[in-house]
Amino acid sequence: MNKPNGFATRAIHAGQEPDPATGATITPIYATSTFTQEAPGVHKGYEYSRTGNPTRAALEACLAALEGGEYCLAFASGSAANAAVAHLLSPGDHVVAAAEVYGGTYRLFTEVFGHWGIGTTYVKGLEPADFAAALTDRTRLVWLESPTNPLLNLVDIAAVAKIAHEAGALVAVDNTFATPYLQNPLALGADLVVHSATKYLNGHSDAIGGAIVTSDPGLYRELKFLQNAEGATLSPFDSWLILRGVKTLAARMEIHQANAAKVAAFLEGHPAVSRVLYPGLPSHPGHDTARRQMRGWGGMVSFYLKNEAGAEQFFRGLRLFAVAESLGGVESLACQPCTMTHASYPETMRRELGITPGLVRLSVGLEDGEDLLEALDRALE
Ligand code: P1T
Repeated sequence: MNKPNGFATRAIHAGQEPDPATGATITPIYATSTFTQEAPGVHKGYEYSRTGNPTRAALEACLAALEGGEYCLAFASGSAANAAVAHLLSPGDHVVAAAEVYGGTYRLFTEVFGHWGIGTTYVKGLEPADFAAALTDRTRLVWLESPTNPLLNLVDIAAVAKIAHEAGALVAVDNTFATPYLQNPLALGADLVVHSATKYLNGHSDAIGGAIVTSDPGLYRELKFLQNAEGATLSPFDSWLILRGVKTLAARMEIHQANAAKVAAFLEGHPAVSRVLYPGLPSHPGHDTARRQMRGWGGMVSFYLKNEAGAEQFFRGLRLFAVAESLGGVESLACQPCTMTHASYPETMRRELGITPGLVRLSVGLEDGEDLLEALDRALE
């Protein structure tokens, strides 16, 4: 048997054969809503672009190959992908979720699916035993992020997946922060991997998209039905942009990580910083778990300002890092999670978790590392 291609090769070639119609080397943008049939039901595999589109299909095949999954479905946003997973559930079902997730994911489970009779228990400890304690006989889904947004804590995916499966629950892992370059949750036992493709997969902050990857044919059939029935599919143009971005994912992640490691080390030694959260630091509580289940530490760094009251001044004084939500683009971004990405969390929950005004989250980009350190140093003065 042939050895499977490496990650960078798959990113550039998987699902991206020369265009069968023209030989175009790069997957064309099939900007068409519909496909002409020879006779009703006699066609080349495509009928209507909500149901299937060749540009989207190329991206889906590529992402499946990168996650080591059989199937992928691309959605109009990461949130739309998350909603499709939640739509696998029925009223009365119960979800166990990591307490630290993207604020929009918390909002989706609490304020949207909560109203449809699906209760969610948020697990604060993130240890496998904490997840085990939250399971009930109605739990159908365990939802994880690792590293978490915004605190970059680690969850032992294999251990939690084992516990969840013993209780008959599905396991979905949002792999947005790690990317398939650094972590493959399906290989660790997850049933579903979800992505905000808006972030590292696209890498250029110019498209919104999402994806679900699975190797389970039954889940794929259900999700494919939901994708088509609900209609939040990724457009051909955005599919093309994200596929173009994915080609350089391996190369970009190496620079993201190298810069993030420099930033984390710099901040750890800075007198204006009380604590740095970066899985690559030996001081990080999830360092060993990250070493076991990831192939690197990622490009996100969070930290606490010693002077919480000086947060606004810090953000105003920050150069190079745009003060903006989102992450994973070539340009560096900084955000204050408590007022931005996690504003939809209740204040008490934010406090309990440590999502306080002094918490800063950085998406470390591909600029020259020295320039980033200088920008941070000046803002911390
Ligand atoms: O923005 P959208 O493509 O819908 O993806 C939602 C989403 C899902 N999962 C994770 C881990 C995320 O971080 C996000 C979006 N997050 C931000 C916009 C942010 O700044 O954290």
